Amino acid sequence: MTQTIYILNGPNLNLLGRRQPEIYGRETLQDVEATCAGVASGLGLAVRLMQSNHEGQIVDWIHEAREKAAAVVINPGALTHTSIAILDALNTFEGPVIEVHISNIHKRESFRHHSYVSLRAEGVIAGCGVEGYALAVRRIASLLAR
Ligand code: DHK
Repeated sequence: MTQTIYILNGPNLNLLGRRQPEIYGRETLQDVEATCAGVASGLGLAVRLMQSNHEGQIVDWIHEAREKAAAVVINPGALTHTSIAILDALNTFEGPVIEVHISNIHKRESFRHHSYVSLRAEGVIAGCGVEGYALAVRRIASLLAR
């Protein structure tokens, strides 16, 4: 059976493409989904991309991933910097986790420099624009192949 990667996105990323394009670019989450689906299918994998502005919904999707996904790519948005609940949920997930940030969070305000999710993630991609999602899918494929 084809393995699925859950690509989870947090608050405000529904506005990707329209929100502060000088920071986050002009591509939408739909564009990201199409690109990642193409990359994943070339690697024999499938993706499911989801977005919520609500922390608990993201926790619920991570719990669902325990049963339905082989790996998680996550951009928690601002919850990166605040959410112990998302970290705890990811710690219940056994497969690989890659954290993605569209912008380079280390080049921005100091409150963006710390990530709770990084305590769990196998890898972190930041500052590569939306290309970071496709890079994460490629990395997941090599981790799953091990
Ligand atoms: C997205 C957000 O919404 C911010 O709150 C983070 C992240 C950075 C990104 O670069 O994708 O601080």
